[in-house]
Amino acid sequence: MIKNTSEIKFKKYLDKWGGLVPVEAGNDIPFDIKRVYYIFEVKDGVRRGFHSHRDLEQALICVHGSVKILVKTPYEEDNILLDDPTKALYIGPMVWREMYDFSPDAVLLVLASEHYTESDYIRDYDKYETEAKAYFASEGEIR
Ligand code: T46
Repeated sequence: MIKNTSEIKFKKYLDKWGGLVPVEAGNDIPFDIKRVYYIFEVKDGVRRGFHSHRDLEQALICVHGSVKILVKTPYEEDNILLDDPTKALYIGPMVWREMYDFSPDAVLLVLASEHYTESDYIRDYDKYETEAKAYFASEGEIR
């Protein structure tokens, strides 16, 4: 995994009545959850994201269907397939992300460490690269 990203696996309870996955802030998620949102009904071929966050930490869980996530820093990149509701992709600060190849039935659930703050977004890639190089030179890896 690239810097400031990681995979989180959840325990699944599967019995004759179906499946259940508990997700607890602090225990399963390495931050306090202040916001939850979900992305769904994404049209074929649509690519979303194209930004980084300065401080926000998030965990992305594809609770139904599948989606791919490009995560990228100025130095490395990775493409992660989310197709399993027992798996989350943790994305920390200063990681560029793009979400693509949504299956028609995909529901991408996102747990976030902060309320929605537009000033935390960096949406211009050149600006991101400049800030990220300074960030990784001084802060390095947080997880
Ligand atoms: C991220 C990826 C994975 C709100 O009003 N409140 C919210 O909490 C969010 C997340 C969005 N919005 C509004 C802002 C826009 O008018 O919803 C609209 C769509 O948001 P955006 O274009 O930022 O969506 P994505 O899919 O590009 O990115 C989202 C998150 O914004 C972002 O933090 O990491 O999902």
